[in-house]
This record gives sequence, structure tokens and C-alpha cells, in this order.
Amino acid sequence: MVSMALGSDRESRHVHVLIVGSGFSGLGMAIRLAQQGVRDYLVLERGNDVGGTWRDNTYPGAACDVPSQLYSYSFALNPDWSRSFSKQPEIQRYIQGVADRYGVRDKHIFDCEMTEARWDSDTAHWQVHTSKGTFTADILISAVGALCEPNLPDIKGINTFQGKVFHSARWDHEADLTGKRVAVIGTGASAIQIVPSIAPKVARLDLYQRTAPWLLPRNDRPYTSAERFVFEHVPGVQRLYRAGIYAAREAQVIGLAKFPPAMLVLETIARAKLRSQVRDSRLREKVTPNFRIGCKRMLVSNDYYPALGRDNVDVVTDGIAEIRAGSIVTTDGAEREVDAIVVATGFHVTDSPAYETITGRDGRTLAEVFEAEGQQGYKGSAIAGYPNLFFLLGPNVGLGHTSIVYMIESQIAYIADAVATIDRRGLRTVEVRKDVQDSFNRTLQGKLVRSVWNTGGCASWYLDKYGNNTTLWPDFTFRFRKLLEKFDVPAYETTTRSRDIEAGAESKVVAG
Ligand code: N01
Repeated sequence: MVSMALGSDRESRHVHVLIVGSGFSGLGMAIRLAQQGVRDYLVLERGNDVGGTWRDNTYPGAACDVPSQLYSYSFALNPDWSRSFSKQPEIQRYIQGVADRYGVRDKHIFDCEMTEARWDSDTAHWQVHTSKGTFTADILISAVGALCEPNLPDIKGINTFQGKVFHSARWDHEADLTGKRVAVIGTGASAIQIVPSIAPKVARLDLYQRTAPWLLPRNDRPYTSAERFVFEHVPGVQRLYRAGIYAAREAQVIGLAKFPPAMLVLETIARAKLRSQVRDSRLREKVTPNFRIGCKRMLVSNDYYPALGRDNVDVVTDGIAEIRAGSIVTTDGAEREVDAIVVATGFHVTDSPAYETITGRDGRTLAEVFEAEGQQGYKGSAIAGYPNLFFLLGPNVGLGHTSIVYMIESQIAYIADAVATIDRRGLRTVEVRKDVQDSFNRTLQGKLVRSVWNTGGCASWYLDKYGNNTTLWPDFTFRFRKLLEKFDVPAYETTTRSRDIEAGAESKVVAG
């Protein structure tokens, strides 16, 4: 593995393309570059394996809330999914299997954390400092993902707690919660999977809810062996099935992005579920959301409400005032003793620490630019002021209704075409034009104005501190794909590598 070769000397190494992160996006990018004949590339991964969020989120009950048939690469369908909504271990095995099958693991440097990336205008290289030495690259691709940096709540006294306290994405498997008094803070997608999984074995579970989420039924079931046989052996069936799931989910865009009153259909289904699963009227009142469905991520679960109805589970809706050595005190003055705290409070999305590590052409970090101007990019894949830097899952690529892998593959095609264009035309730098980026964002924000995310009456991590939705794509996903079909050179300022070409140094792409 490359890490062995590098480990000892820590000297600077130059590559044509450097990818940072190897979750669904970085791994897919690596495979695509290899397929189009780019050999001089590396993937830096701070973890010890591929998988990204699916490697990190090992909490009890972790599973996908998008059907696996769609939540997988189009170029690596898996006829063997055991059920319609796969659990984390199966998804992680799938990602590992893809890495092995496409032979890209030896292009990875694991346990290698990027600490700084700085654009050097003189050499037209990115200088990338890592925990395993320094790299320079002609092209840098950030694939660090949006949901990777745990957001730890700033609650008074949390550091004085004497028991175990850990984030959902950093589950402490050494901590045995059996028979313990456990607090879970948060009621998002992670918490609603954790609560039913641990409730039967803990002595008491206090669920601290700030906002009640909307829940829809989870149509989860195991696939029969006959279905799996057909997926594997009857040509086209699996793709047709996948297309059906895609189309059904895409229909939700009408309500989410274009005509929010249409969300009433889903809200009616969610209300019926709430009524049938929560018989206790006091509990029902507590867990009834007060915003339009879809404004926050819609959650799917069949066992969350029943878990809340258990005798050993209490939903606490008073805010947390303080955490003490062995208890949590709420704003009403009540103090509840607790042995362990699970913090399921989400991630730094619009304020990711990763943005502080990337410095562009004018010496400003991405964090500084986003702070001053809001988080904006061009097609989620490039940002003005950051030449030769591409993003997977950059601004406004997120989704609330379907598989993010679809968006990732759209971006992979765009960035792969950018790399091919740079090589073919002998370009030294490409940098998206600020006027093009601004115009793109005016259109984007214009579309978002009427969306349920902006009008649904909730606060969410979709919005930045200026109230702009800088995380979600506001349209059908096939429109995103169409938009990113080809690398659009006119949208970029370019300079050429003419002297290098004359010297015959331009040989990055090897036909393959
Ligand atoms: O995080 P979240 P998550 N005090 O940000 C609450 C993806 N995902 O890890 O709603 C008290 O959604 C916060 O309250 P409020 C998916 O995209 C996918 O659950 O802000 N509470 C909220 O209830 C998802 O959207 C899968 O009022 C505090 C919760 O913590 C994303 O990951 C599975 C608080 C955070 O919810 C994140 O989900 C799991 C505080 N100080 C996750 N701060 C799939 O199945 C925050 N909260 C694919």
C-alpha cells in the first residue's frame, strides 16, 4: 500500500491529481480516473479504510433510509442486497468490495489526514500538508463529505460529566449500556435509529428532544432468494427496479422544491402513522411536529414511536440548562441522574472545520470566504478563487428525498471531464469565473425561495447563518445531471501550460 512507501521519509511528493477522502464520492472518483487512464493520482484518507460516513457511523441500528438498490453505484449494482433498506455493516462491505473489485486500494494512503491545502500561484500547484508528509498536486479534489465532522453541543458543564459521553458518529463500543441510565440528545436521523436499538437493554432512556421530527413508514423487508436470483440473472430487471425507485422518489421534488402545499399528502400519511403508533395523547402532543413536513429531513422508521411508548423511555422537551458530574438539569429545574450520554446532534455542515484548512489564490481560507459571502459554489463542484480545485458534495448538492450517490456520480462525470479537458488542452489553471458563479447562485437561490426548506417554518442545518439554503439542490436530480454532463470551459478562466508542452512535459494521461 502507498502508505508503506511514504511512511518513513515524509518527503514531499508530487502527483497530478490528489483526492482527499474515500467515502462514496472519493472512491467513485478514484475509480473513474483510473478508468479514463489517469495513473498519476492518489487518495488521502484520514481513516483506516474506505467508506467515509459508512465506516464511521457504527451506532446500534445504523442503516440507510434510502433503498439500497438506489443507494449504490450505477456501475456496481449489487444483486445481493439482503433487504430493501440495508444496514450499515452491509453497506460498508459493499463499498469495501467495490474498492477491491476496481483495484484502487493501492492508490490510497490511509490514516493520512490533510491538515492544510494552499494554492501556490508561482508553481500552479496545491501544496497539501498531511499527517504523513507533504504533497503537491496539479489538481486537488475535495471529497471530504458534508456529514463528517461531529457537531458537539456547547452545553454548560458537558466536560464535567463523569460517565461516558460520545457522539453518534463516534460510537464507543467499549461502553456497555446494558442496565444503565442513558440520555440521548437529539431527534434526527441518527437518534431515531439509536433509540429503538438501545431502549430494550438500558435501565432508563431519557430522550432530549428540541424539535419533534416528521416520520414516515419504512417499507423495509428482506429480499427473497428468488428476487435476488432474478436481480442477478435476468438482464435489465434490477436496473428497471432501480429506475422505478428513482422515479417514485423524484416525484417528491414537486412538493419539496416547487409547490410545498403538495407535501400535505405526505403529511397526512405521517399524521396517520403518529395517531396509530402513539396512543398516549400526552406523548403524542410532545412528538407532534410544528412545521411543514420536508422542511427538515423526513425520517423513516417503524420502531421509533413504539420505543418512545416504552415504560423505561421518557421524552424530555424542556431544554438542557446544565450537565453535572452525574446528571442533566433541564430549564424547568428538574435533575435526572444519568450514567452515559449519547450526543446525536448532527454535524458541522455549513461551518465544517475542513474549510479552515483550504487557502486559495488570494490567501483567504474557504472558511473566511464563506463567512464573508456565504457558502457558494458553482454546480457544487468549483469555487471562484480556488484554481484547480474541485469539490464532490460541495455547496447545494445535498438532497432531502433520494440517493446522494446519484448526485455524486453526476459530479464524478463532470470532474473527470474537467481533468481530461485540462490534460487534452494543456491547461495550467482553471478557475470558475466569479460572475458565472454569482449568476448560478442567483438562479439557485431564486428557485429555493418557494421551497419547503425555506418556507416550511423550521430551523435546519440546510440553512446557513444568513438564512440561505446552501446545502440542498432545489430541482429534479436529472436536471443536475444534465447540467454537469460536460465540463463547460467557458465558465472558467484558464491559463495554458504552453512552455511545459513545448518542453514535452505534458504526458499525464496514458491511454487505457
Ligand atoms: O443529525 P441532525 P443526525 N441541544 O442534524 C438536535 C444523515 N443521516 O446525525 O432539530 C439539543 O439531523 C437537533 O435538534 P433541532 C441525514 O442526512 C442519514 O441525526 O436542531 N439538541 C436534532 O434533533 C441526516 O439529516 C442516515 O432542534 C440538539 C439533532 O440534534 C444527517 O445525517 C442516517 C442540540 C441533530 O439532528 C444528520 O443526522 C443518519 C443541542 N445543543 C443520518 N444540537 C441515512 O439513513 C442539535 N440538537 C442515510
